Amino acid sequence: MGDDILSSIRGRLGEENYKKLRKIRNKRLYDFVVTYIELMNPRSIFVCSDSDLDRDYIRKRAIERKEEIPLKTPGHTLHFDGYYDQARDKKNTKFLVSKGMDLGPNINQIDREIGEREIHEIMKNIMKGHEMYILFLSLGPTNSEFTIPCVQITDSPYVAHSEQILYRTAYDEFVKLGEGADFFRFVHSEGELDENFVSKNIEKRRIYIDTEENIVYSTNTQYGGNTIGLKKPAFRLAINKGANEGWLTEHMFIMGVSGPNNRITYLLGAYPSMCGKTSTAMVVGERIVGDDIAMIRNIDGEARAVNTEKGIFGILEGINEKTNPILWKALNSKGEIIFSNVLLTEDGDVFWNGKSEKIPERGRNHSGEWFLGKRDKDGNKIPPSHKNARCTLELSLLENLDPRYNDPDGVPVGGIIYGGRDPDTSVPVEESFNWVHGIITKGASLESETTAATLGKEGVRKFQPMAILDFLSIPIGRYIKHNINFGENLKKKPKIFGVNYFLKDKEGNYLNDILDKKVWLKWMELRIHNDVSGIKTPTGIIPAYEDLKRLFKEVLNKDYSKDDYIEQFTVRVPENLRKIDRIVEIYKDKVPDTPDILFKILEKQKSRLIEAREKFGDYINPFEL
Ligand code: SPV
Ligand code: MN
Repeated sequence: MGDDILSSIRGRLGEENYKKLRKIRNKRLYDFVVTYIELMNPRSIFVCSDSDLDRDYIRKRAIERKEEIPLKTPGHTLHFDGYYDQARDKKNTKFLVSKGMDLGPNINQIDREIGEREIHEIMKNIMKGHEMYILFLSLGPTNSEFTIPCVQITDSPYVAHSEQILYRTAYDEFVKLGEGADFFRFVHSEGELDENFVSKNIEKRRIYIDTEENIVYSTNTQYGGNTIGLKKPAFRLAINKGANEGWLTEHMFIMGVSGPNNRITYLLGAYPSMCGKTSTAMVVGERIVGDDIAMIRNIDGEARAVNTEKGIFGILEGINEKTNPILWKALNSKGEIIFSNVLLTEDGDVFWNGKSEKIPERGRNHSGEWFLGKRDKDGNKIPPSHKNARCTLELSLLENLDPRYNDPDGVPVGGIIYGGRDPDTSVPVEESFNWVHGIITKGASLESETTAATLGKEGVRKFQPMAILDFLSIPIGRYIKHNINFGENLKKKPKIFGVNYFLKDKEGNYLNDILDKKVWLKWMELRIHNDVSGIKTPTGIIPAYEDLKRLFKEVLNKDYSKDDYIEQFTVRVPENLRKIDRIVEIYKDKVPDTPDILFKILEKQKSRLIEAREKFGDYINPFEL
C-alpha cells in the first residue's frame, strides 16, 4: 500500500524519518510528501513525531538557524520578520477557484490553473539548502468530533516551533487513523533568506488557498499570520468545510464568565484584530478557553465550541501590568515564549511599545540596529517595536485558563459577542432581539476602523462582517445564510450581543475606561440567564442604569454616574441611520447573494429609529425610553 511511493524518496528521508512516515499508513499522505519534496528539493528532511525529543530538536534548530535568538529567561526567544513582512498580506492571499466558481467581489481569488501554475513555479527548488520539517497537528482537541488532523510542511524552524506551541500534536492520531485520516495540508517555504535571516524575495510572497483540495501554499514570508498553517490558512479551509457540513468556524475567542453561585457561562466574541479581543478573553477574574478561532457544532440541539488552538499568538503593544496582568505575569515567567518583532535591548531584554514608560534609547529590532528617532527610507519614524509585535505561548502559562479548554465535547455557548472599533455609533454593550436580528445587525453589519494587523492605512472605517471578511472562503451571502440556519436549528439559541470599547465624545476622547469591559461581560452573563431586565431601544436591549451602577461598584469598585451612563448609552439616531444606509448599500452593490432577510431586518431597524426620532429627537436619553 503506497510503500512504493515512499521508497522512491527513502534515501533522501534517511531510515529514521522513513520509519516514522511508514508508521502512518496513508497513501494520500505519502503522495503529498513525495510531491513537495520533489518540487521544493530540500537539503534534508525532519519528520516530527509527538515526542519531547523531536520537539526539542525543532526548538534547537530555530536557534541554530538564527530564526530565533535566546533571551535571558530560560525558554524565551526572539524572532524577527522582515521589515516589509510584519502582517498578513491581504493582497497576495488568494483562493484558487475552478471554472464556474465565484466567491463574489469581496474575496480575492485566482483561476485555479493559473494560480497553481504560478505557485508551483515559485516553489520549484525553493527549499534548496534548507531543512524541511514535516509536522502532524490537530485543529481542535484530539479524540473529538471537532478534530481536524493537519500536516504542515515548512522549512522555517520558527514556524514549526510556533506550531508546536500553538497546536495539539497529532502524530499518534495519524498513526491511529491510518488510511481513514481526512486531513488539511499546508506547505510553507520562507524562501531565500537575507543576512538578517528574514525572507528576501518578498515580491514572490504568496498565500494561495485551495478549498477543494484542502491545501494551502505559502511562500517567501515568515510572519505567522501568513505562514502558520493551522492558524489563518486552516481557518479559511475550516469555514468552507463547516459550511458544507453544517457547523461553524468563527474568528472568536471563547471565555467562561462567572455569575452568581459559581455559575460559569461561556461567551464567544468576534472582533477584528487589535480591537480588544485578546484582552477581553483574558480579563482578570474570568477564564480563558481561546483567543482567536472557535469551531462551533450543534450537539443534541445545543451549540458547543472548542478552541482550534492551545496557545496564543497575541499582540504585545500596550501590554503591561496594568492593562493585562494575566498575560504580563506569563510573559515574565519562565517557559516557552517566542517574542516577535520587539526591541532587543542592550542588556539582552525585550521591550515593546507600552511595556513601560521608560523607552530604551537603542537596541535591535525588525529594522536592524535601532536608535530613538530612527526613520525608515520613506521618512516614517520607527518605534521601538512593531505595532503588530506578538508573543507566542501556550495557554497553560496563563493562570486563568479554563479547566475545560481541552474538553473534546467543547463548552456550551451561552452568548456570542460582536465588537468593533467604532468611534460614534454603537453603544458600549447591547443585546440583540433574537438570533437572526443579532446575526444581521451585530454580526453582518459590523464596521471597524483599520489597524496595524494588516498592511495598509490605519483608522479607516471598514465593513467587517463578523470580523471574518479577511478569511472568508465562501461568498458572504452564503456565509450569512449559513449562520442564520445554524442558529435556527438549535434548540437553545445563544444570545447575541454587540460591544464597542471605542466610543468617543465630540472632542475625540474615549468614553470608557479599558476595564469597563469587565462590567459589560457580567451584564451579558446575567442577561443570558434572565437575571436582569434591560431597556428596549430601536437597535436592541441596553442595560438599565441601576444594574450597571451596582455592577460597576461590585466589579470595579467604581461609582458609575448617571451622566456617564447617559453619554455612553444615548441612542445616536443620525449615526445609526447613516450606518444602516452604508451597510445596505454595500450589500446591494457588492454582495450579490445577500439573503432578503438582511434587507428586511435593517429596514425594520431603520423604521424603529425614525419613529423614535419623531418622538424623542436625534439623540435619545436612555432614561426616556
Ligand atoms: C489576526 O490578525 O486576526 C491575528 C493574528 O489573530 S494573525 O495570525 O496575523 O492573523
Ligand atoms: Mn485573529
